[in-house]
Amino acid sequence: MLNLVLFGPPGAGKGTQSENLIRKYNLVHLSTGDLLRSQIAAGTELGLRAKQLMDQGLLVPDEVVIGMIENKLKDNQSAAGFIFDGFPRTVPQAQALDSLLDQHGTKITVMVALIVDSEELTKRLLIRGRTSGRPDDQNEDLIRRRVKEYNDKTTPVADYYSQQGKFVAIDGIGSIENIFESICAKIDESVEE
Ligand code: B4P
Repeated sequence: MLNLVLFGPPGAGKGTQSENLIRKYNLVHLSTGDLLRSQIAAGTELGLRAKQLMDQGLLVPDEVVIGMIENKLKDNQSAAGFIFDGFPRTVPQAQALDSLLDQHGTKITVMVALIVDSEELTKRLLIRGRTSGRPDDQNEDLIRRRVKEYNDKTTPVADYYSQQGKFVAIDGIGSIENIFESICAKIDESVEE
């Protein structure tokens, strides 16, 4: 089973690269950002709570996202593997994911981190904000806050996987196709090990 964590700051290309990776490796795509946005669109209580935080560029509580991932793992027991996109974003989320996967008799294969500087991130997200309708993409201060939230709370997750010998970094600047090829090469190396 191939279980991939795609890691990086907001706008690094996680969602973009996931689209191609799920096709190539036949993986189930679990994006906590997409799951939260579908709760918002459905107007659920969870969605309303999440929206208040997301609109401020803040992370939603760990138990909310962990619960969503737990349900999705149960719903996809026969999957060939998973791509975790935007999750885990805190060390407690990473610990919870390890324990959930252990209950299903599997584990994370590799974490691929996309490295992109904050000026490029801001540029990409403001461009996406013109068409995405996402409130969190439309304001430069809010984008900087999301990047700060990432630097404060999410970067320790890289150390967590590094200690397990599962961390690989990829330059996230360049063409989408070239970055995709670099990610695939790292995944293929990890699977062969
Ligand atoms: P996410 O939905 O995960 O959104 P994101 O960080 O903005 O990254 P995304 O994957 O969408 O962007 P991508 O880099 O592909 O999170 C949104 C919010 O949800 C968070 O701020 C948080 O509040 C909440 N949340 C989600 N998960 C959570 C969790 N686990 N715990 C707590 N809270 C959570 O693409 C960005 C743009 O760049 C695109 O327009 C794309 O076209 C462009 N792009 C991509 N690759 C490019 C390249 N190589 N060159 C040029 N442009 C490129």
